[in-house]
Amino acid sequence: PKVIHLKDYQAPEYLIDETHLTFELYEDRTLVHAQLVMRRNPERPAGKLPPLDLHGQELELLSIALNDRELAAGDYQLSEDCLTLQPDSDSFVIDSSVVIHPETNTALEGLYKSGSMFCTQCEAEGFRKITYYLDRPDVMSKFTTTVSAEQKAYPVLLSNGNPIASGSEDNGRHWATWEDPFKKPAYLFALVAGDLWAIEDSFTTMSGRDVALRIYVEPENVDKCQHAMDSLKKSMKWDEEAYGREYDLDIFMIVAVNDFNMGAMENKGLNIFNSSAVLARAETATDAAHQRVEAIVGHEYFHNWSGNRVTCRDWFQLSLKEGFTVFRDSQFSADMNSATVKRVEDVAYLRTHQFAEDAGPMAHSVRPESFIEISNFYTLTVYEKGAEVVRMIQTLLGEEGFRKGSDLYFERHDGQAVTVDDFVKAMEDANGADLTQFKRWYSQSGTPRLTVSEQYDEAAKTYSLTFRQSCPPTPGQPTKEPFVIPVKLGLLAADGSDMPLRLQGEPQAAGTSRVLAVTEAEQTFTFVDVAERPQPSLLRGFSAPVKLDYPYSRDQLMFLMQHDSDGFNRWEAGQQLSVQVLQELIGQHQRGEALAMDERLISALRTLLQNDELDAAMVAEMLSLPGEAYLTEISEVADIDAIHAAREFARKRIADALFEPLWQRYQANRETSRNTAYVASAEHFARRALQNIALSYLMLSEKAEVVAACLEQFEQADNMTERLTALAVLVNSPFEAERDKTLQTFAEHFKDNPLVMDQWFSVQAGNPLPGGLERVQTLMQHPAFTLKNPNKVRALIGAFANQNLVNFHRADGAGYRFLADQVITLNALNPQIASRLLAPLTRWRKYDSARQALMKGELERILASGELSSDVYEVVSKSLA
Ligand code: BAL
Ligand code: ZN
Repeated sequence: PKVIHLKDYQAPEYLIDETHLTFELYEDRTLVHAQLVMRRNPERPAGKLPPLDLHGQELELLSIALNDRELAAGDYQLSEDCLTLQPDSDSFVIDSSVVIHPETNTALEGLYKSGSMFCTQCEAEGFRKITYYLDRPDVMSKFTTTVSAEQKAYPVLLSNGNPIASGSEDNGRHWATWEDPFKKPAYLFALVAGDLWAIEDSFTTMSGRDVALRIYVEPENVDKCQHAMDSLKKSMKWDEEAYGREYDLDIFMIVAVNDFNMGAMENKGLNIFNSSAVLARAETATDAAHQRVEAIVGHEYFHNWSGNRVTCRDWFQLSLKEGFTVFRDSQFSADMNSATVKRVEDVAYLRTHQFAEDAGPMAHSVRPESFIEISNFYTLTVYEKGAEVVRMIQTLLGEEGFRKGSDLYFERHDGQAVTVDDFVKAMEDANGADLTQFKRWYSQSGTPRLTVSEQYDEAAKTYSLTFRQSCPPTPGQPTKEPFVIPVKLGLLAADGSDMPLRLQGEPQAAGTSRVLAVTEAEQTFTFVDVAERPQPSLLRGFSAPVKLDYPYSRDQLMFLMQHDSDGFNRWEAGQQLSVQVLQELIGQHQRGEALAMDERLISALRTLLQNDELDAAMVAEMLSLPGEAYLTEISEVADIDAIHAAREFARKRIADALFEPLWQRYQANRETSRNTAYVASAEHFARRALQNIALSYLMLSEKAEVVAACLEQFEQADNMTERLTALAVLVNSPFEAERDKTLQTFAEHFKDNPLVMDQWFSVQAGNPLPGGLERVQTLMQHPAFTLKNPNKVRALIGAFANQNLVNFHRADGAGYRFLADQVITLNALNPQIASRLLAPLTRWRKYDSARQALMKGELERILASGELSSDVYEVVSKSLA
């Protein structure tokens, strides 16, 4: 397979000013006619007309004409992914007709069928499976699209932009024409045809224009759209207020589809969503699912500016739109809910999963240098680390400076396909800043380590912090230059208050929390007028995506947990305390010693539970021990069995020692839940989160009154958040009869709701009790399971391999063999999903030599299994390199 390099980028030889598409949808084929109004790109060198290479894959060509002249076979060349012809003038029109087969398209890329509905997914390179085209994001065109289909089966016919005409034919078919007035690349094209119902609303924009809002779903789901609609209206308002961005078309549509590779897609005016990212109501979706819907609706809506109006020049620039838009959606979620909780969740996710990617064989920079298959680069690095990079720009420039930069970026580049450099340049120009060195965050991969040491001079009242940064080698990058690392910090006095911060050379103190930019490999900052030896609170709010190394004692961490004025760092102190305690237990387990836990962790958690003033959501977060995947990530060699044993031991100790306060908190919150109708808002999320984590600890006591309470919650709760937690804790418990009964009752009740059944699969896939693999294999035979639906694959196989670490990593390698078998099957069905599912096997270097050999053996077996998609080939071959 061919490797594509950023350094080889060239602007297109030809442009497409207008694209006129006609789709005739039938059950056994679809006819696509495309008329492309083209011209030579004036920015390319003049002279002899170069050949025109149109992308196309899996297309059956019926005819092709140049300026109305039908071309004969000898007039053009066809290969597996390209049609080449020779234009004879600077401006010309190409007409092509092709046949495609959405009805057998299981890759879910291009035009395909999800159930009875036709839909599309074109990003990144799916449009070439629809028609011959310049399928690259720097070719932007105005589209008109006519769709025709049988009226009864497909009463709703949608595409991008505004509807301009429609009609019926005598033969039971009908048609509709849509016109999108905004130029766009082909990856933003969308088409939907189906028997759909819509909920409708409207939004009046800041300039007073009315926009019709519609969410289309299959009829049985029409009662699950209100939360998404509310989220959409909040997003539209938020983007006006936070970024000055107004919506531009007269209509905005979302369509929910069941079979979808990603979460959702920002097609212009016609977002297509995985139904899991749209449908939410109390009875069927958890609080987390409600928050995910709000975040994804926001994310896709925000793309209308950061992605659509201003798009990417090439796919190496993917983070230009994705990193920025994830940052925007994180700000939105922070504003709609608890900002600290949102930050805690994002950082925990980043450190567990993106840091692991950075340390693995697929490590790449936020702007990658090369790829074989672009679908493999929709990664945590491009998205989540990309968002951290944008966040750091905001931290360095300040909120106002950042807004000036984003205003300039949107104004300067509206209607263009641009680069990460253009984004940074707008930030620089609007602020008179120099971000040259900062841009290494876009080009260097790997997670930097920041080691900090301190020195207090009691006589001089000075306090110095010395920062040393380094970054481990990553594939293709053996050495790294220093990054610009914004370190937000404060210094705490013995009474817990923040001390004023005055750096040497400054006339006066400037605040009590400030940002230092560490730019050198080693750099010292000295504070003056420091009346007493302070406790440093470093990297407040996780101001940079680095591994911080500072030798905090457990007593210092307990002090910061109680006193730090930065909410994020209070949580972080608790996490680091837990990490230290758990690592001690892991060591004891490995040495075959009896486990004995540092009781200071218990007393810190007791203090938290006793304080009714604290935000319940933060108490819940602080009660959550670092996950097994995070403990794996921070291990030199991950000993899964020891990690699991240590963590379970700690959970049981906490549960025993804090039974009374947990039981009290549980009962009080459950009582409130019983007496309050479900509300999807931060305050209620917080209460239920605390109630549920309390229940998960309490069940470890195996006391009869707790089991009874759990069953009561399962049976009586009016919402999925409480019901699913009750089910999960029963599934993970030794109470077999109760477990089997609740699982059965749940499946009976929700058998017709695929999204709820996904949760039922996941709860069982994550159960760490012995026999996990066999349970998953049995569940694959369940009538609700199918490998053809990505949500099902993620819910069962993905949850098993990523969350059930003790079972997946069983010593005999059966978990690895199972995953490899699924990857081989899925490679032929859906390469994108196959490639994603592989990720746990690529991390083989983390484990002991016996497991390494088993995991590598499975990767080699996949490589030798036959014809591999470029998606799977790239990940497997890089993992074995
Ligand atoms: N553009 C692909 C889906 C998303 O990130 O919104
Ligand atoms: Zn996105």
